[in-house]
Amino acid sequence: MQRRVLVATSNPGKLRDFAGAAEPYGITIAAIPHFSSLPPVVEDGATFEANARKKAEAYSLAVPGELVLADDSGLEIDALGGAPGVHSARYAAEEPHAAESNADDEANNARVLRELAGVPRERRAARFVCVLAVARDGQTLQTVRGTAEGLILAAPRGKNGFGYDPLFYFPQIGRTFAELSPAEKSRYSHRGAAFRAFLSWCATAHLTG
Ligand code: ITT
Repeated sequence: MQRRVLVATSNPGKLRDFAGAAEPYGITIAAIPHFSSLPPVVEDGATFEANARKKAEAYSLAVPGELVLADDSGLEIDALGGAPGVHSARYAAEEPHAAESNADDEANNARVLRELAGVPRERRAARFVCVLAVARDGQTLQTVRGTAEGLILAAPRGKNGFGYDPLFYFPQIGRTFAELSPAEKSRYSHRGAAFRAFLSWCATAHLTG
């Protein structure tokens, strides 16, 4: 297994999560060099898989011969018919279907709370989903998925993490994801589970060539 994994993301919260998940294995997480100067990928896929593949394939072309991981992820809330789903990063944007514009975390959380106002706790089930695509030289080699099941609180709790973490209560440990360190979050999170599935794939894949 190689000791360094390149991740194609503009989201520093994801990088911190991956670092937390990789640390127990002695693996270093690195961003793609000069990531911010690469042309952005428009995330217009209908599924997490489609967007993850699109990002991994496009960004892997910038680092020939290297394995590149891209993450597409989001929150599915049952009472909202699975929203925000693939639109999680831009849920509060004026036009959530315009794939270019990401909204900020606080505004996204405020919209979720507005939409769930008056919905009782027993109908606030939600899950985080993370799909990772592994690509090399513009071709996807594998996709893996991880999920985490929880509840949406009526008010934010905790200062760690990013995105919807302060609203996402994980019953198994009685805390929100924003009340966990990166190492703790990786134990329970969709991203930690997907990263471990990626490591299992690496252990069996023939990565020569
Ligand atoms: P990249 O595409 O550059 O990786 P992004 O933030 O735009 O960064 P996505 O399109 O995959 O990434 O959107 C994911 C959004 O889903 C993210 O911005 C959060 O709003 C939410 N999300 C995903 N994983 C999360 C997590 O672990 N905790 C909280 N929110 C999360």
